[in-house]
Amino acid sequence: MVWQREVDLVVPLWQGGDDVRVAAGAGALARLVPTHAGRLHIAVSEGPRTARDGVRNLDTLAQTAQRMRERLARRDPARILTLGGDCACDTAAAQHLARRHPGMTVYWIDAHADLNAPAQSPSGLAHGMALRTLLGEGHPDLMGQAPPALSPDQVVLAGVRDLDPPERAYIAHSAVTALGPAELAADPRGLTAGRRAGSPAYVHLDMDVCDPLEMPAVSVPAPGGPGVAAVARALAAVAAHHSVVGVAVTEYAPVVGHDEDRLAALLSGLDLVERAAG
Ligand SMILES: [Mn+2]
Repeated sequence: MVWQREVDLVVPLWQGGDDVRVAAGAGALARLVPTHAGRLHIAVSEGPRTARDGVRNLDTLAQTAQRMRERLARRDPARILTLGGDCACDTAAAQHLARRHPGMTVYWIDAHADLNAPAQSPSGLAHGMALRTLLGEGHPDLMGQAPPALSPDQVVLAGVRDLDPPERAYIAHSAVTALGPAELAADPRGLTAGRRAGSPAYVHLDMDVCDPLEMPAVSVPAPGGPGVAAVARALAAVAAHHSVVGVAVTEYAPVVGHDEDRLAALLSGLDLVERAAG
């Protein structure tokens, strides 16, 4: 039985990481993941490749997020799958669901924390600001009008290992939970510690959480990650503990040679594809 949701968003956004290779990830995932829901393909225009207020490609990113917000407001889905695209591709979906399911836990399963504020970001890349944006401290043009519906105590980072100094400081001084690769691999059920069984959860899966030796097809590989099987077990533990209301799969760069069976194993952790028999 695959995970049931009300809408799939296919979002070939690449401007958040300024890496056009992840645009093809959206279509590749859409071919791989069967759907019973409506599937919306979100157009991403080219736009000017300029930086504003320290954010690269800000105008295109803001326009895309706004387009998604309008479509989600019309449908008001309670469960959403987003197939990306980079880590900035699911901002609108996560915001929508955070309002629809107050108190939902957000599992940010990623080698990176994506917690940079625009003024501190070393790269100016919005995909490294995505989680901070959800917490209400992103660029105003990316956050939309409504107040943030997410607070740090709702956030669990898992597999995180490649942090910028301001992100380390943020984690140290906020209520976000951060679990490294070893913790993720050793105790998948530890991810959900303290979270109420059956409560709503959102899973942001950046494929770069996996060790690049096993899953090299990502935009920003980070050595020292857990294996694909360990990540799949962690995802399954989250899915078993919670009522999953949203999933995003991000940063997949299919052009890089990789083992598709490993990708399928990863996706089966969230019941996006059927688990292999045996
Ligand atoms: Mn990421």
